Order: sequence, then structure tokens, then C-alpha cells
Amino acid sequence: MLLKHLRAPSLFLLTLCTSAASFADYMVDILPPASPMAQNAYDLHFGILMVCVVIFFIVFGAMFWSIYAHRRSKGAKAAQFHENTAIEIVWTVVPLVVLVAMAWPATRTMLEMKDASGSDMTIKVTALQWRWQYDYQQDGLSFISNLATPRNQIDEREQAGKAKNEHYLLEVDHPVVVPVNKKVRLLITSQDVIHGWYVPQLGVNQYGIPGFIKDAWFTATKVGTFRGQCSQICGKEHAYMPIVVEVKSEADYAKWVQEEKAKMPPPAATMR
Ligand SMILES: [Cu+2]
Repeated sequence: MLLKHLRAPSLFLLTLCTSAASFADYMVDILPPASPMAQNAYDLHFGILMVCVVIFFIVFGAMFWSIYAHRRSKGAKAAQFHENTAIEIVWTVVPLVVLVAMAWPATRTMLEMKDASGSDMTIKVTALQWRWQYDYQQDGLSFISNLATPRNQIDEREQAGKAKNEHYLLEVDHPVVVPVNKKVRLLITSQDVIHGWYVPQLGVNQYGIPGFIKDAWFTATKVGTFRGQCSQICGKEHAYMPIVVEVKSEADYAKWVQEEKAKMPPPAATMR
């Protein structure tokens, strides 16, 4: 009889387990960090989430236990502790200590994120409706980065239902290229409206504001391609101005700079 009752729940659990295996490819997490600041943000996120989980179990555990153990059918009488100074001090001081313990590392990370001093290179990032311009201060390079996903795929005019690119809406014609393990300072501004230069895996999210230059920085610790998007609603094509950062080894970066320089138009003849 008991077995019969258990059959449905065990089947349900079995289904859950098998589907968990098939969903293993779907990651429910923040993207893996690729810079120390992104790692700090990741650690803070999980650290503070754990604090919340512990508080949740303590509060709800105490509440449900009290409801169960001191129910009226057992003849429980409510305790009276109004104006209890000791309790009021405890429930003020404990949350205060918890909040300060969370705010301390969060503030330290925020301050570090804003400290772009001692950088190895500087790139000026200018936002435009709806593209990004990059000017390499040391290497003398300058280019504009546009969305590379074909318009046809976006509108699905001619090929409705056709599979989209792997990096649909997150691919550009001219990615930003930076060397690995170098502190890159970004000077971010805008030419028209407020935009946001946001690459989560590098731990940067900074507004580009017309008339102001805001700085941000990152040190990419992994070679690879990192993608982001404009993070501030900036008009009709806000969704179509992605950011792609390619992190290369130092030698590959130097090679890329040479190639780009060769592609640039020769400087205009000077006036005599
Ligand atoms: Cu924008």
C-alpha cells in the first residue's frame, strides 16, 4: 500500500534527475569572470547571497518552529517581552554588524574599480548612436566598431525561421583588441546621448556621457573573446551596438597593431 503511494513522487523525482542531466549544458550563473574586478564582483555576489540564505533559514526556521511548538492546541501562552532593552539592542546591533560586514568588501571593490591609476595603456571609447569609436592613445590607432550581424537575420525578412549566428547581435566588424595581463584604462565619453560600455566578464560597466570623460579599467587575465552591450537605453538602435573585446597575448597584440597600422591611410601631406 505504502509503495503504491510512493510511486508517483519517486517517478516525479526520477524525471527531475534525468532532465537535470539533459539540462547540464544550460548554465544558470553569472558569466565566468576574466578580470580581477569581475572575479571580485562574482565573489561578492555569491558571498552576499550565502549571507541572505543563512538569514532566511534562521528567520523562517525560528518562525515555523515557534508556530508549530507553541500552537494554541497545546495550550501555549504568548510570552510578553515589550520594552525589553536587551532584545532591542541585540536586534539592532546584529543586523548592523551583518550590513557593515557586507558593505566593507563591496565598498573596497567599488573603490578599486574606480582606480585607473598605473595603467599600461589607454583607449578612448566614444559612444555614438549606435556604434563605438576606439582611439588607442599609445599605438595611434583609431577605428569605429559596428554591429556585424546581417540586417536580414535581425528582421528575418527573407529567411524567417532560419538559424541565427552563434553570436547573434553580439558580433562586430572591428573588435577592440587588448593584450592579456595589462592594465587597460578606458576613457569613456559620448558624442550624442548617454550610452554604457558594459562587458560583464571584464567587470566594466561605465556610462559614456556627452561632455564628460569617465574612466574605467580592466586587466584581462584570459586570452579570448569577451562580449558586451550598450547598457543605457540610447535610442532606436540601442540593442544593436554590441561590444567585442579580443584579448591576445602580448606578441599577438604587437602583431595586430602592426597590421592595423599598415591598413590605416597614410598621414595627409603637411602644409608648407
Ligand atoms: Cu548606446
